[in-house]
Amino acid sequence: WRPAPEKMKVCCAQTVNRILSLEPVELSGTGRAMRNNAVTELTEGMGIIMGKELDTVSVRSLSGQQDAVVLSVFSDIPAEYLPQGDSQDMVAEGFRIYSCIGNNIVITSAHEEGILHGAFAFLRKLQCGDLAANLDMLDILEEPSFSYRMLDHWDNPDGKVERGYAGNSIWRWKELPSIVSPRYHDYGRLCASVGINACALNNVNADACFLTREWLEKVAVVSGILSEWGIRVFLSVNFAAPLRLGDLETADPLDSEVRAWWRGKVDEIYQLIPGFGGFLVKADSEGQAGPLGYGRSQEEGTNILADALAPHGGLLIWRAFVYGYQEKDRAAKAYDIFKSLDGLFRSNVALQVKNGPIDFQPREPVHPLLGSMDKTHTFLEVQVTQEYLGQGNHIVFLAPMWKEILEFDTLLKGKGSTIAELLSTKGGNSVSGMAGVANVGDDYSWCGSPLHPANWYAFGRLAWDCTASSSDIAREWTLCTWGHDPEIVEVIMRILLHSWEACIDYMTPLGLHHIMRYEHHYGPDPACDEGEREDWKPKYYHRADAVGLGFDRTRIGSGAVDQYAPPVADMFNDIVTCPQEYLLWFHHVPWSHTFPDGRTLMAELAFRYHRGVESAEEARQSWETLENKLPQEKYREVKEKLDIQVKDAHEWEDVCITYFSRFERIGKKA
Ligand code: GCW
Repeated sequence: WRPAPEKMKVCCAQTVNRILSLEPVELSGTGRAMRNNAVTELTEGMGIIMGKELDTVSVRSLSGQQDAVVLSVFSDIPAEYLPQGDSQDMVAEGFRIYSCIGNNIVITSAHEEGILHGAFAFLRKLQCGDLAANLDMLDILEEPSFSYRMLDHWDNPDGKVERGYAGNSIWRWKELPSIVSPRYHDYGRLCASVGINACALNNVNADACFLTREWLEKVAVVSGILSEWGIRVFLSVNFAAPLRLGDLETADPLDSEVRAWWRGKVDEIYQLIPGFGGFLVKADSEGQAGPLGYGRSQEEGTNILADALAPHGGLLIWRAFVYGYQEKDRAAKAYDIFKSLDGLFRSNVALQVKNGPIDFQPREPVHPLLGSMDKTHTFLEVQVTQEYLGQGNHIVFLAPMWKEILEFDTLLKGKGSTIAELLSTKGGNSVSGMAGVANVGDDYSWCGSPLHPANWYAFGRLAWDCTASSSDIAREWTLCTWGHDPEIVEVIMRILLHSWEACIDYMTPLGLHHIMRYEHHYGPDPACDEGEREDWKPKYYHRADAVGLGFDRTRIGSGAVDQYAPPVADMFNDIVTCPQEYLLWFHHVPWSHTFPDGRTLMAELAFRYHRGVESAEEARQSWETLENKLPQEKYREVKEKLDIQVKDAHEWEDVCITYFSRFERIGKKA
């Protein structure tokens, strides 16, 4: 992406000579820093792309200026330089890029954040060749789809990253606050270049230490750097912190001392970290403390934290990833707990819901809570790190998965009630958000291989513009990262765009889920009987027996289908209308079931597993055609990953077909 601009023949090369920063009044603080960053990015980026040095000037007025790219907040622009139409109502981070008199191009926004995003967008469009014609008729207006576009790091204080496959944490806690890694700055730059504006620095399985003064001082340093890139820092907090830190005897949210403790703690945080975003909380989930432990409800738990944050404008993000032991159907749990609480949360609370009702599987149907709570700010959570999708070894481009979720029509408010429509700012939400569990580590390529950053990029771009298509995103990333050689672009785009469907095919076709190996979730293990909880075992999910395969969530099964709007529920409930991709998610399908193409269930599974393997092989073959075109090191690194992917795809096919066909055979004998 942005850091490797390539010299190109661009139309503005002859005309643009300088970058002007219009500053009629003194800029200071983070505003100043953001403007400086925007100016530097443009000067360096355009300089490389156009192959010439650009002057950079800070001016008090625009009069007589020409042949420049001008950066200015909207309210400072003199009337004769204004665009057609009105941009006054632009949301804080939205931007407008337009051409005007004097052969100038203006990048403007209501605030500095928007100017920074506009500068990066302009560079991206230039670099992708998307501004090739009509530069003098330029008029681009963009506003973000979600107000919070947030990366959640599952980084621990010891430097390890839960579900991280790209080395250790980039946050070097031992060295902070005195030693400051240059990577914090680079990280901010990468995030800002795709529109990400928030991040939670630490794991949701949260160590309370982050709330001590010593750690807050470390966080303050990181936050200071990231704020210069328009990024707000959040912390994941442990609900039992008042107790864990040894300050109090309880963490009961209705206890007045606990209440006072959180108030005091939040005041201390804001004193140290003025632009602090708020808290992210995983409570009553997988061993994490929460209100239930004190006999209190979820909303009682949220209120205490939300009230402490409210005076400072902080946001409380509460995760809906809650499920108990021995559930009849784990997939139904979160909806059962949270749906009835709609309307009980404070206005500075957002409920963060995973894209699907289980846990970041290769493919899941939409989580039924998404869009179903009218009075609750609801954020969509996706996983950028590939916990269940081959981790750092498989190349799986996730934009198509996230698009499938965003574009799913829930029919909750009639036709057109897509998740994007219901959750984004377009749907009238004053607070909206899309969060991605980061795939970032201290690996030199940031994400584990030279192709994995495509998912970080895709996450940011979709959170900014959820209408962007997967192929546009893949194209942009490829052009900005790998250059314009048509052969290279074609191969990389093909590999990326086929990879998700291929992975579903060779791992969990037809709606199978959670059949990965215990604990680390890498590789197939449908027979596994390990683990202290039934709902962590693959058998709980695939339910293979002599009759058939799949989890019955229909009305005669767990009934989870009825958590969707009635027409959607009806569609899922009927084996005939249920989309094939979710068939074994919602139905216990008999082995004798035949598919439209005439195959029986086992034959269809075999067909799909094998198709997945072939796609993985094709991806590797395509890559091999680039051997003499790419830097050796980069070629080799990706090739090694693709070799593992092919080997693993074969293993998935062998293990799953052998295992499931055993049940089919028993069924035939019976
Ligand atoms: O699926 C699980 C992961 C856990 C993770 C949890 C969650 C951070 O395996 O590692 O914990 O999801 O989302 O909280």
